[in-house]
Amino acid sequence: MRHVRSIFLSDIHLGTRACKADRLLDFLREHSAEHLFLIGDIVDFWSMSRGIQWSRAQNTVIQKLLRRARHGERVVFIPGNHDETLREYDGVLFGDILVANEYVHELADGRRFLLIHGDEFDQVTRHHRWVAVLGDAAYNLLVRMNGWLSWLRRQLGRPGYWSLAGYAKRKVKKALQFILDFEDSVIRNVRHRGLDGVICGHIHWAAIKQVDGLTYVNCGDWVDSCTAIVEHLDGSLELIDWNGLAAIETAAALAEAALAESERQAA
Ligand SMILES: [Mn+2]
Repeated sequence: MRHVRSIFLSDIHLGTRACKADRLLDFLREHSAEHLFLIGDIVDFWSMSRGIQWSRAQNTVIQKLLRRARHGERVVFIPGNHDETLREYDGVLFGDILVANEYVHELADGRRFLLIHGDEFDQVTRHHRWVAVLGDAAYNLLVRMNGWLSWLRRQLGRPGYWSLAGYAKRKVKKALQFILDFEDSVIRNVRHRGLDGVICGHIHWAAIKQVDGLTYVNCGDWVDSCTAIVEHLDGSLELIDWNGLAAIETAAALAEAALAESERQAA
């Protein structure tokens, strides 16, 4: 087990089929910490209003988180847009877990970071909530379909796999622009606070990067990429990819799509 100073997790989406609770349990088993920050969309109440997908592993996730709080890890829960009902409890202590709509965390090296989920900086979900709900449903369907297709290919004994690459390739430019806009918006809005950076979630795209002199950190998610951010004892931050295989598959799929495209153009 690795001991770190802090663990930052977001976008676990408990209550959905896509939630990778088993992978998360595996990650939690391997990491102990002094601080545990849950940065929004931990429980997906939106999705649960359409039908609950609650597994035993997801129960265990809740139990483990509560247990860690009880055993002295400082757990702070920052609600996101999928668990926004909890935003009414800003500042309330539930047993050993503090609910806070935002939180300033000081790293071991003295740097101070704002912790927020980040949906308020997402122009799409902020102004058109129904679009976000639809987008979310489409995304979940896509993740599920990809699972079925991989399974089908395995049954047929076909080498390789169909993947999201074709879809991703069409969407990739738009998605990258969305990510950059989001990062810019977050940094622009926290600049005046005199902090060293921000740690958020929401867009399911993990990152640690410098943007205009501030550090932008995103925890990623546990429905697809299985990523977390940890703070080491010296205050350094690390992005942990707990699903190396999936990342490789995605990269391979994108490479495959790019290759097919270049072959098509050459022909
Ligand atoms: Mn969110």
